[in-house]
Amino acid sequence: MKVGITCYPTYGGSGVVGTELGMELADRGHEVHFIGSALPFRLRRLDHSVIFHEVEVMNYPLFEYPPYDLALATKMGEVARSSNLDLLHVHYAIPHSVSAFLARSMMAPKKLPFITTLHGTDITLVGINSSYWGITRFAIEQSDGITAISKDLQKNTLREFEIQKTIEVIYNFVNCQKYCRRQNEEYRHEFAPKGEKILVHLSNFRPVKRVTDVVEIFARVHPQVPSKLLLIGDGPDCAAAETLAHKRGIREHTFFLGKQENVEETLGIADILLLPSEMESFGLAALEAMACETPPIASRVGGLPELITHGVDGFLADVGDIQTMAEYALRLLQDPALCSKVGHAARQTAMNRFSSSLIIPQYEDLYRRVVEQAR
Ligand code: GMT
Repeated sequence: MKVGITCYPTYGGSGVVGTELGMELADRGHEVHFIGSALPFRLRRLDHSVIFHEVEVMNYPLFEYPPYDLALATKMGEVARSSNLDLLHVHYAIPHSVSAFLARSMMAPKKLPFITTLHGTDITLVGINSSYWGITRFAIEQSDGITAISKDLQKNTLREFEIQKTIEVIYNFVNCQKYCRRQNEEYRHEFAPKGEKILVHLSNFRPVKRVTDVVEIFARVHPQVPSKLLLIGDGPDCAAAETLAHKRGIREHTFFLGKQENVEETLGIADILLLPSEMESFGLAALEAMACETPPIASRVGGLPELITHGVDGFLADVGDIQTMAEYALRLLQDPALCSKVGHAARQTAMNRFSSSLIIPQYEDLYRRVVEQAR
């Protein structure tokens, strides 16, 4: 099929899912057209079956806010026409599904169905804001197919937006061949030259991620177990995390790695992942760590309990309960046999329930149904 994908190109889970999905689809013989403001940051290939179309937004002194969503809709229509797209698949409702709705309307009577995948904050934070509620609900209702990345998000969306249509749950996925344990002693040595344990966190450092909790947990672990903390990503709370690390006297044991393209290399050498988020509709970072046999310690919130079975393939604690999270971290780090057992179980969960080979066919099936229905 010929699929147009739009996602945020910046650092964020929905952009990662949209990008990885596009690459997986191309591997399976589809032609994928990314349409967006910039090249998605994890897009590692551009060739005859993965094509990028840049949306250029014309600015004008009259515009206080350049209308990106209109430029995107125009581009979607152009690409659909020139490349004969079968459908559009947009990730994150705002404003992508509104642009897709406009593009579909402009293309009539030619059919250009669109699918909206809801990721989390487009519903739980931004979409429910009164400035966006009405248009978000409209665009979701207008979608030819709607998916949510967890049952929790499906339930929240149905409740908050009183949606009458079916919202299918298609879980996030991980490529278990690419994401696996790494025996890269040289890389590990860069951070932990004396064989210290490695804790890792991966996010966009937004307040919802509670990155300062990560530092607080590490501040409780470090005195008991020689260890290092690796922080992957960047965002508004990066400075606060660094200040706190100074205050707690652990700055020299904390590495701020910034945005990274190949996160699997770092996740694959870590001992545990910390994800103490306020809200997480799925928790892709936890899944990627699990595929690498790195047990996650996360908040019992949103879709995380659908991914992590407490005490089996990771640990869950209440939001903000840094003491309990630190205790789970110590339990794992002080008992290598337990850590390895939980790590193996985590990999099994990733392979048996969330591997790309299981999830991508679910999207393909949805594409076929949506195109068929549009005809
Ligand atoms: O706020 C974020 O974490 C970014 C956001 C996004 O859309 O980029 O992440 C959401 O989508 C991810 C991919 O589906 C999920 O794994 C995250 O759990 C979800 N974030 C939240 O719900 C806070």
